[in-house]
Amino acid sequence: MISGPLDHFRSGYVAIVGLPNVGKSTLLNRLLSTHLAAVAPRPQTTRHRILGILNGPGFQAVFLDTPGLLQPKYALQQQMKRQIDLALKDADLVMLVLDASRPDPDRGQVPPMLSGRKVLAVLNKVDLVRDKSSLLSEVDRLNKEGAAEVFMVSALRGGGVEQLKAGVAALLPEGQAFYPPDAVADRPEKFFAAEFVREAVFNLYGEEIPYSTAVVVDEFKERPGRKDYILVTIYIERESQKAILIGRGGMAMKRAGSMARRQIEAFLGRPVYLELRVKVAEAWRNDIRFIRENVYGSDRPSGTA
Ligand SMILES: Nc1nc2c(ncn2[C@@H]2O[C@H](COP(=O)(O)OP(=O)(O)OP(=O)(O)O)[C@@H](O)[C@H]2O)c(=O)[nH]1
Ligand SMILES: [Mg+2]
Repeated sequence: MISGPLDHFRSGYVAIVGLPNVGKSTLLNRLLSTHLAAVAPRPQTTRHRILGILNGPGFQAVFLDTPGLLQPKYALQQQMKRQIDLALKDADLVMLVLDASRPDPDRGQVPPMLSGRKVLAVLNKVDLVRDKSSLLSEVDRLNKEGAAEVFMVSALRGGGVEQLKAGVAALLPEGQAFYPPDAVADRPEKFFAAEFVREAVFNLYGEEIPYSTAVVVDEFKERPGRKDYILVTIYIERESQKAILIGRGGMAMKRAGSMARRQIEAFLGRPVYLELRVKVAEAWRNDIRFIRENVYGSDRPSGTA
């Protein structure tokens, strides 16, 4: 374990990768002590690489949360995979997150795609594991596979996260900060507003609805003396999903709207007026043009945003 001040300033990009639902976004939020990335109990919540900056004593770590690793089956998933590739391209260090609470024969293994990379392995969700000694063989295996360090954490509760930060800092290359010390993220407020609406949908609806949902902010107006006005379109893939999304008497939509509004307000630190509307974009998950324009529309063509 490395502790104490670092000799030289260190800085670098850290890609957070791992299977869907292992707690990557929860960990990003915990590392930054901010609710930046959408979190949900279901897999494939994250669709973008989401940059979050941690400034610590003598270091700046620029984390890139990514979608879960999977074999793409449709155009949206192909683009999600691309986000992982782009994050890895920029990364000085890879934080491989594994779910310590789930029996998985491959869990203790570093994926071949990460060979040759500096990998820091994180066994997450240890709060769910009664017998922590049962994890030691995996720690061993990860070390043998070439992980530079292995940490056990609970992203949800915070256990082990301070040690993890120190571990990250020590593995970063020497160098100047990339961002000013007060920066936390690099995306516009509009992006996070859309993500919090999607997060509400992922948390409140079942079955196919979350996966058929794309969220676009059509208007984001600051109004002097009044609440900000945010107009959002929620796209779904079929007419029949519209009724489910809206719910009887609009109740389901109302619930999603107030959940999203509370998150947006907490993030912005000011009250907003959030208006939601629903539109059908037939089978958009396989429509690359729709995906480029509406899901990744705010992404820069290259770079780290
Ligand atoms: N008990 C427990 N649950 C956790 C922990 N970390 C994350 N979770 C839960 O695991 C679920 C998935 O968390 P996410 O952070 O969305 O996982 P992810 O890896 O970003 O998932 P994708 O974006 O879908 O790939 C959520 O219900 C979290 O609350 C943890 O340390 N302990
Ligand atoms: Mg995620």
